[in-house]
Amino acid sequence: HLSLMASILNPNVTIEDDRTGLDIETIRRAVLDNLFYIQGKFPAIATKHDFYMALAYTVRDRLLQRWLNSVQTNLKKDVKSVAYLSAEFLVGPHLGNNLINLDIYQQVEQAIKESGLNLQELIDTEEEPGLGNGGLGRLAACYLDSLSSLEIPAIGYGIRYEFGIFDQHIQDGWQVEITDKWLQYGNPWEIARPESSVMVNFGGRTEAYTDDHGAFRVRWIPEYVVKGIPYDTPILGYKVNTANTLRLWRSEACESFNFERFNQGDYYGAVDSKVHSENLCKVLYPNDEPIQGKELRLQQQYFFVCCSLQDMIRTHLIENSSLDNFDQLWAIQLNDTHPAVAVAELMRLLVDVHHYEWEPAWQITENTFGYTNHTLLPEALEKWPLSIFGRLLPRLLEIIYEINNRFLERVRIKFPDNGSKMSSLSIIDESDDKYVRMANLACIGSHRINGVAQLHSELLKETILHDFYALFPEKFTNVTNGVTPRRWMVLSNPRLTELITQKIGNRWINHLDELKQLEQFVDDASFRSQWRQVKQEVKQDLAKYIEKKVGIVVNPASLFDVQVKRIHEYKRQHLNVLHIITLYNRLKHNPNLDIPPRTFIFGGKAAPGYFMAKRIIKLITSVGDVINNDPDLKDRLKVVFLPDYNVTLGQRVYPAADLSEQISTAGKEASGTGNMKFSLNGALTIGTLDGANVEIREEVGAENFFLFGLTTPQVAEVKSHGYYPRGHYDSNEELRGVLDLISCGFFSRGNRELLQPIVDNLLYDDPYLLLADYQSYINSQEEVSEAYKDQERWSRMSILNVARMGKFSSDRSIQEYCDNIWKVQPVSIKLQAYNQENA
Ligand code: AZC
Repeated sequence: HLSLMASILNPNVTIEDDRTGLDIETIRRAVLDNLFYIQGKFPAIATKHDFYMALAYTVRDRLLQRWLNSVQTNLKKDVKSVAYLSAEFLVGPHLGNNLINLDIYQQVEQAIKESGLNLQELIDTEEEPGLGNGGLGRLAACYLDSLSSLEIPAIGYGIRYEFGIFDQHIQDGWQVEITDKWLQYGNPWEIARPESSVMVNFGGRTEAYTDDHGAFRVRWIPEYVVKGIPYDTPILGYKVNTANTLRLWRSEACESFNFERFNQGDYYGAVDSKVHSENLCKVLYPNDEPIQGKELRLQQQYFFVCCSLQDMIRTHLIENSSLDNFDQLWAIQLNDTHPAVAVAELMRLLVDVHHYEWEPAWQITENTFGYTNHTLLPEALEKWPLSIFGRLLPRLLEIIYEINNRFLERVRIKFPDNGSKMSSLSIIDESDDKYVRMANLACIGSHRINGVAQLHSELLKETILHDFYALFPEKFTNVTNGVTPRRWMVLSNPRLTELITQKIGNRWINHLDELKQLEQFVDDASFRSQWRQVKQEVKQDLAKYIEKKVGIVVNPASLFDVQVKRIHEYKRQHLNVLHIITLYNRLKHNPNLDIPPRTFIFGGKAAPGYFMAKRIIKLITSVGDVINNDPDLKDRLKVVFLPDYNVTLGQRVYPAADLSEQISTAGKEASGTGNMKFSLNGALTIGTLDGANVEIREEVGAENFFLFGLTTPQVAEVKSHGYYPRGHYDSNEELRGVLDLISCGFFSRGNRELLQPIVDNLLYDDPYLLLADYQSYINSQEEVSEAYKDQERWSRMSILNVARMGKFSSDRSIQEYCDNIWKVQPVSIKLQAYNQENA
């Protein structure tokens, strides 16, 4: 079929084309060709990175036909597209994933081998694009994969940060941040499209005028203008021809120099605006949940939103004579409130630029947008000081006032004389200083509002969006998150993929429900033993990595107990530590205690300015230093903090986990997606009834899930009665022993100040109820240990977890978005022959 493929791609050529051919010899030759003509190297002097680049271009060549055909098809008159607007896309390395989705992994592996190289080593050479903080950015990446795999016309719009999320080093047990220079050796996956640049206004003032037809209009006279240049990356679907685009914007000054100033001899002043404009997309803000009103961040948001909407309108008008049907051909999803200014910007473009009347413009806007909320933490809701907003985006603020006035008029009719409703629904927060509330703008401007797990969507309606729910209940819906099985199983866990595929074929890879068929093998002892064998081998790989990275020797037969995610008080990494110290104390007092050996593995970044999160990292590494070196323990406990947790490291860690720690305070974690990746790879979960844990437990069965802790209503109940954490300390001797051991400096070489802020926080405030959940957590961990001792039982539970994970594919999530929010249909992409005429 290879020559058939070649002839589809190029009917004029009967031999395999160097740029499209898929057989081993062609690929081998193509890599050498790219090595010479792109990298400018002979094999003898090429570095591993040169070979990686040569291979990356070889793979990209094989994507281009699909990509260009997809882009062309999406432009057509009757094709509705999804535009996914997100300030973050945490896509992870491209090479391995593209090999999987192109279905050429084996050929390429062989071709590379014949050149005397190792494919895995080349894959590991790729610098990952860290253009996101955590769950929200990674979700966007899984969704792009599923959109393409389901053949949905789509485009992801975001920012091409020059520096992504910082690299984390650990020095003396503390986090140190290093700038991430992901672009320094070039990025073979992107193509710049400077011909599609757009201009973005900032600052200045607005001015009323009457147009030629006597109509009243407003124009914005900006203080300065920034150019947005798109950089496109193909996102190929799994075994389909659809390759959608991820279009990321880079900012540049309109003119490299301000010539007037230059001529006046003010060289520095002239370069100033260039520097200013290019600073705009320099760096990703490294905070995941809370935000701080930083002007540059608002500039970033408006910049990419303005570029993206102009881009959509431009492409729309290629095949359509007006924007009247814009909402029929575009579904725009707001990934949290970061792009919410798009509601006002689309109104501006329709009214000011395309001269629509307000009402029809508003209809188009509301029909076009959907808004996904990702957090319940009230402190994480974005709001911008009115002064900053008005100075930077004067026209947008006027439009927001107009949206707000018209909206509040409707509220007044629905809830007469209800001042408190009015003030909570208003886009403008007037409580103390004045702010623009982005969530309110997003809710008002969208026809659908969704949370990311059932519990979260319910809590949204009960808490932070309660008044919006009362006003328009029909807008509210839920789409539970999902993860792509391509990256999070096929690519990251080839051994388990192979075992599963031997048993049930490979349809599960894009129909994850089919994993159900594994249930018929749970009672098959030899299958269970193969299952354990796979886990064991993967754990050995991770053990080697751990030793190489942090010099800690861990026992691959021990229970790998893993918590990897951003460091946050609500995620309660420190509760995990309280359990570790509890076990430590027990083993010290009773060396004969019969518990399985455990390796505790942590990974995650703390926001650089988050004092408590950084101390929690220091707590983990300090406890590790003592425990790992205590000869009394005879290696029965080990504590590892893996530095620089990112997508690449996640791919190593999830497959090797036995136990997944999902221990946030109930009601705080919107969904979680790591929880799904662990379960999919055969780890059992210890968790609270929070986020998607609730649904995971429902699917896998309560008997295959270690539940503990207060429920969301119980948390509220405890808090309403004046929670007194100290009471738990006073009444629980074992807990007291743990906290006292930290306080006395045992883990900090006698330094009592170092970790005391954490202990004080727990004793006197404990906003996330660690002490209230402590005993329940410890009890549940005892059940884990008991279960692990019975390896046959554990394997059964592990197999059932995997077999019942079908729901958590991002393919299912995307299908729901398509059906209930976007109303879009798949379009299959025909591979058009490439020749000079249609090129
Ligand atoms: C996260 C939520 O905390 C997490 O529960 C959810 O699974 C994920 O979004 C995807 O929906 N939120 C963020 O990561 N937020 C930011 C700003 O990074």
